[in-house]
Amino acid sequence: MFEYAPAPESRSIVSLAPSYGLFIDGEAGEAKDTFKTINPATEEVLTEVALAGPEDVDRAVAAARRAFQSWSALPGSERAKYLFRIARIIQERSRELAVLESLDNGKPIKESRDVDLPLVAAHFFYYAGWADKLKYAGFGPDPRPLGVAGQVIPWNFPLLMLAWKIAPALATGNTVVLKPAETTPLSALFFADVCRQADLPPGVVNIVTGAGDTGRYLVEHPDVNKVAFTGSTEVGRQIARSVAGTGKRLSLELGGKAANIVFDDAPIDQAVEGIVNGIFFNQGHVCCAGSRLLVQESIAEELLASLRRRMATLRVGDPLDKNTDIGAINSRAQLDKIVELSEIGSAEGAERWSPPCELPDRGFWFAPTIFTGVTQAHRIAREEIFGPVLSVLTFRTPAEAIEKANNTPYGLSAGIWSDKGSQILAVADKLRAGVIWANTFNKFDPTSPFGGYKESGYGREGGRHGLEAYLA
Ligand code: TXE
Repeated sequence: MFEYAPAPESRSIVSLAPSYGLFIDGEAGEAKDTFKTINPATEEVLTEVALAGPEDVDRAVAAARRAFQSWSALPGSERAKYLFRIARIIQERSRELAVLESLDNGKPIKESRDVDLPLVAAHFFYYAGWADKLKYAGFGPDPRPLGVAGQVIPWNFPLLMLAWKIAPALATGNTVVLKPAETTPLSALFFADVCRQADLPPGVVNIVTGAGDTGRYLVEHPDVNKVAFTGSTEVGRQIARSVAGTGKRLSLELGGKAANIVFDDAPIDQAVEGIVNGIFFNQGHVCCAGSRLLVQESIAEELLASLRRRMATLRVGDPLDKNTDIGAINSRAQLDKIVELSEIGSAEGAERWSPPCELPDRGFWFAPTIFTGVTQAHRIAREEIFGPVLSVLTFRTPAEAIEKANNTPYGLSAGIWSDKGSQILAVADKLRAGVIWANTFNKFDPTSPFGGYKESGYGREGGRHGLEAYLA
């Protein structure tokens, strides 16, 4: 499906065909329409991809339904073998996959290579280990798969979100139709090739590429038993409405506006690294990004001076350059949203600062930015920007920090920086967030459940909890 040029430089490691089809019942197939996927760092067209219509989604769901019969009947140890095989193939092909991910998404190669790909493989290894242990893990005497899972994923971690969805679904005996985001379809199609290489039985995994309509056909399909969605809160709400009363199981992982709380006894250098990682990792296209810095007033000046110095060292540019820290914004639409909210931040009176940095002429770029003097009334303190933009607020007491941290419609993640374990535990106890990091940020592990409260969605992915979402 994907061909590779022999040249050793990362830039030429992936050579794309002019077009790619859907992956249904183990075969590549055409659709009536196509769409283009572009490289956000250059705005060049990478390739054309099939746009799945309702009849294509029908075929994919039917293939998944047929495959469910035999896949769900396999002993767990047999399903585990396929998952282990997939994990190993991903490791073997991780160089190509990392390049493809950075080309299609715009993320720095050092992140796709050192974070995304290792986590993708780890997810398949982890859930492979569960496949033959379901009976003895407290899910009841006879845990059963739900059937066909319709999974819709976003563009910020295309392959990792695929792994989060597909690995637990297959381990538990479900079959899958997955729709990747329209701006990042390529690594999911590459994954189709991984499935073939692993000899996964046809129909166990099906990939339908397309935009929101394709996702809607899939989640509304009457023969889908489980819907798993990661994306915007707005679309999550629409899906919840359409699934209500159908008997389908639903898990939603939506937006966030995480507080990264720094107390006056925190190790400042370490906290600055955590703040930078929290908001500039993956261009800030992270649902659990630490997009609100809450810093104790007495150290605010010192910490911000140190943060500005650190930000001045960040390199923005070519995602395929190993030294790049901040790559391209994934799409024109996302860039427009970041620009608009930043302009609103300035208009509402917050003070904007970015280090001097030259941005490439073509492509979608946004310099790392902080806003100081932000109050809770500001839109940049309340709305998810999903870009490299940090809103800085201050607090005096732990109670004020907790009140501000929880003052958001979201509840996905939070960070606490302090030298005192007792303070960390006391504050963590009162935060309404699904994931709380202490003296670190954006650490992911397949063994840990991930998910949120309030408008960040419901259901958990990862760990033993991630299996529950796929078992009756
Ligand atoms: O999301 P959408 P967008 C947030 C972030 C971002 C905003 C908009 O704030 O700026 O959402 O991003 C598919 N039925 N997050 O517009 O539209 C779509 O094709 C079924 C946070 O990209 O929600 C894609 O595959 N599916 C988030 C996926 O949903 C539909 C990650 C996500 O796209 C659909 C991404 C429909 N009616 C954005 N409409 C996170 N939680 O990490 C669209 N889709």
